[in-house]
Amino acid sequence: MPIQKFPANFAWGVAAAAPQIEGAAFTGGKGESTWDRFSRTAPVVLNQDNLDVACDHYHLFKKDFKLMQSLGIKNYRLSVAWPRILPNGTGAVNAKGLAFYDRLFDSMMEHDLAPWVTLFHWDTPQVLEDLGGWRDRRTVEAYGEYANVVVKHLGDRVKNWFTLNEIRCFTMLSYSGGLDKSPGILVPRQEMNQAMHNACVAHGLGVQAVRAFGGKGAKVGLVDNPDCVIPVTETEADIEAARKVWRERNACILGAVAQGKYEASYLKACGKDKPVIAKGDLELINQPTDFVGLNVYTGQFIRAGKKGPEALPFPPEYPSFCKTGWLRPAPQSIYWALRFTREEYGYKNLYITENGIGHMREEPEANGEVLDLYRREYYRSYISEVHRAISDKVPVKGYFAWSIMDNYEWADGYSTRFGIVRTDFKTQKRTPKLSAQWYAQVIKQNAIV
Ligand code: GBH
Repeated sequence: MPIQKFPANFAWGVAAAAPQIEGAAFTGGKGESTWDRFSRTAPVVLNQDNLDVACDHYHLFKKDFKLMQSLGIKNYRLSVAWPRILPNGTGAVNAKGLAFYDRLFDSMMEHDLAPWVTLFHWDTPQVLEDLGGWRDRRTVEAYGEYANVVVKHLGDRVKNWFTLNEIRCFTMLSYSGGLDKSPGILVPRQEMNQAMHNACVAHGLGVQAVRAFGGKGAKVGLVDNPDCVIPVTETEADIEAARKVWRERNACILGAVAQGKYEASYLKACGKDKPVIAKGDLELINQPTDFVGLNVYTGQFIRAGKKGPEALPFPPEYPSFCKTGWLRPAPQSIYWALRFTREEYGYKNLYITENGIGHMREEPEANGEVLDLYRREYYRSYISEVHRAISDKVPVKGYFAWSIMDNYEWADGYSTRFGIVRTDFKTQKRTPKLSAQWYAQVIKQNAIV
């Protein structure tokens, strides 16, 4: 079997997000985020772990970049913390926050790391949440203001921008009573739908910020976590059944952003709870972008039934990871996410902006090594499916592993580890796991090894 090579210039990278790694939650003038509040108050947060220190990346970034460089990593997807830049969500800019990112980005350059910047990765300023958060249009306007400040300031060093990370998570999951994503409340259905729509509008303002202030060659797109589906058999009947489910389930975010309209079936399903769409919103939402980023972890199996598509439940015997068991390895999910995104919405450049696996009980050997073979298997099987998508002419341009190091896994705190590098949260020592060594070879050879 010939080695599976990737196209020249394929962007291999790793990903992380400010709130999950930076720490320094109340240092350098940073304001409180919804997660700073939620982690202290919500019983659902395991061990009441908070983001105060995390990986202390705020102080250790140089060491971390050196480690990335030693693994041959050239692309790093990170996020900027809104409450560090605008502690009050809007208005006064915190000069110390900008100075921190100056140091950070300059150091990335020195370590030959290309930044892929997510403007927002869930750390809404608490002051805005107190006014209604993403349910309220003022948060949308404030995001636009924040995006302008960041792009103006970092545009000379950053060429690739993502507007928002996973709208579904900070709207639908945050406001629908799932209760494990901040602010973790249950609101009337209409308000939740409005929050999703508002976030799509914010995406549009992020695109505008990059067009206005990003400079020559700046590129921008959304990062979505599509609701992924897998046809049980790759027959036309099951594929078409899966495609139908894909369109329905992704109509509210990816479909809207890509097409500038909500599917009639979505609006019908919303009924009286549909979002209020202001004049000009759909144009904002649907501005041309340069690429789309997909975060893919798992998917649901679909088959064609007698009365239409059937979504199959996972049997208890199906392997799963994490405390809540949501992470069920299903490598074809990444292939079909790429294919359906391409075929249904026509994107010309697709990136996998996150993919990876976390486990609750991951302990080092006596000599300190972490032999995370389950993670190596997970990555290898998923990356093979990315390769298959490219072979089938899907224009996939890059892949980012989640995550560079163990970090704050939201309501699962520090006990679920997603890193290819182990973080010792007591000593802040970093130890590349076996999966990191394997991934370094993939990058080096631009092939599956
Ligand atoms: C990504 O979200 C995030 O972007 C990243 O910050 C995070 O660390 C990473 O993935 C790993 O989780 O089925 O009710 O148990 C993934 C988002 C998390 C959304 C799990 C769905 C399932 C909740 N997904 N969640 S449930």
